[in-house]
Amino acid sequence: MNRLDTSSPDFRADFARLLADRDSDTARVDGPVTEILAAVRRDGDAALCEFTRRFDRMDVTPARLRISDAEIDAACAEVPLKLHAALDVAATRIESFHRAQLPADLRYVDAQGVTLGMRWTPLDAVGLYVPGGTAAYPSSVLMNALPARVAGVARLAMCVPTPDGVLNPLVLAAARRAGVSEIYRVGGAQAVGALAYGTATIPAVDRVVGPGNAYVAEAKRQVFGRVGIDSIAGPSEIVIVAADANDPRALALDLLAQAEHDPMAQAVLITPDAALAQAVQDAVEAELRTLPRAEIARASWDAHGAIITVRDLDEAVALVNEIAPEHLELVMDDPKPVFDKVRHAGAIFLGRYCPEAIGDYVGGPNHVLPTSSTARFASGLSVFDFLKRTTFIDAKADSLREIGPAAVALAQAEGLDAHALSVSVRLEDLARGSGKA
Ligand code: HSO
Ligand code: ZN
Repeated sequence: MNRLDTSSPDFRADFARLLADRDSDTARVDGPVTEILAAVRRDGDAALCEFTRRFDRMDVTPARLRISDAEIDAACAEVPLKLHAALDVAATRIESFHRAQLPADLRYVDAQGVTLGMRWTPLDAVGLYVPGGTAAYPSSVLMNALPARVAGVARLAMCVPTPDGVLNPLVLAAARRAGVSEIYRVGGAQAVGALAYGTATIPAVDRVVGPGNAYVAEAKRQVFGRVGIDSIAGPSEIVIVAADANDPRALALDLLAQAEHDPMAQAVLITPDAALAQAVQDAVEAELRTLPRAEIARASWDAHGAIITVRDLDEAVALVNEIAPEHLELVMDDPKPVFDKVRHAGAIFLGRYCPEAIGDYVGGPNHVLPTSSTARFASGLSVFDFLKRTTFIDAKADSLREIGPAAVALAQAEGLDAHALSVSVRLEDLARGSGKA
């Protein structure tokens, strides 16, 4: 873990090193991914079955690529009632937050009498990638699928690898609760290829979302343009700004909740209170002795974790805005003044009773958030990722008379005569009184 202090002469250099730390060096897998995508495009279902045999050690025929309703029923029956209830609490809250996000269409008449507007339309079909094994988070199924459903997307196809044929019941239960319409037992770059290009069994979608390993991320990059994709997530991070009386153990666990995700995850505490800094550092060490995922959390904390002591909260805000963290906790008596000054963060958690894990599961806002400082220009997943805008213009004769001549002038200046004439013939018709408007 890195201890930094803004009053140390080395601080700027240490802080720069900490930020650079977040550029994860992802493995280069573009070559193999290009080959997999080309095979899926060429051979369709046959390629999917072949890759599934090779990577997931599973014989599957095209007819069995889709997980049947009976299999989903059986998986759901295995999930304890308590977990169904928890999924429902989470799903209900996520749905209601995303419903509140739905934007209104725009329509107004301007000073020249032109009616102008913008209409929102959901995508027709979305593909959701869900990783297999331990990386499969049912909460992420809800976070990716529900905004699409709330946006009005009619078809929501999910792909999930099932290594050795093993299904994850809670993932299937989450998919059903979220209204996923089809589920396929295909993973990796081949799943992204199928969703992007379509096969006989898996019709193509318009946008592919969801987390995945380096192959999945690279495949999404390569199909981008043919379909839309969500942002490609880096390792998860949190910054906690803490002041006033706090339970060091609670703060330590918030840091470790991030660290336990991934050895590359980054957890940072910023505080003006040197005694609290030390107490949290000790509490992290104590928790690492008992946490089941201590190995991962320890790797993250030792290499990328940091505790930064600052002179005051204004200094803390300035650092937060430089980091642009994915998650930001403001753990203090009155977080509002700090909250008001934060400009760059994916999601903010205010006060002592809102650990980031609440946002991971049941808060309501999305937990798919911009990582690696991309909160400078990007936002978390939302209904807007599943909607698109169409603008419209409705001009009548009087309006064309007013605004048309400027268009003619600009078209002539650009040397585009058909453009100019398409406007001017109408203006002439109107001048002759033969306009139909
Ligand atoms: N903190 C992760 C999401 C997650 N946590 C899923 C637990 N399950 C990225 O925001
Ligand atoms: Zn988490």
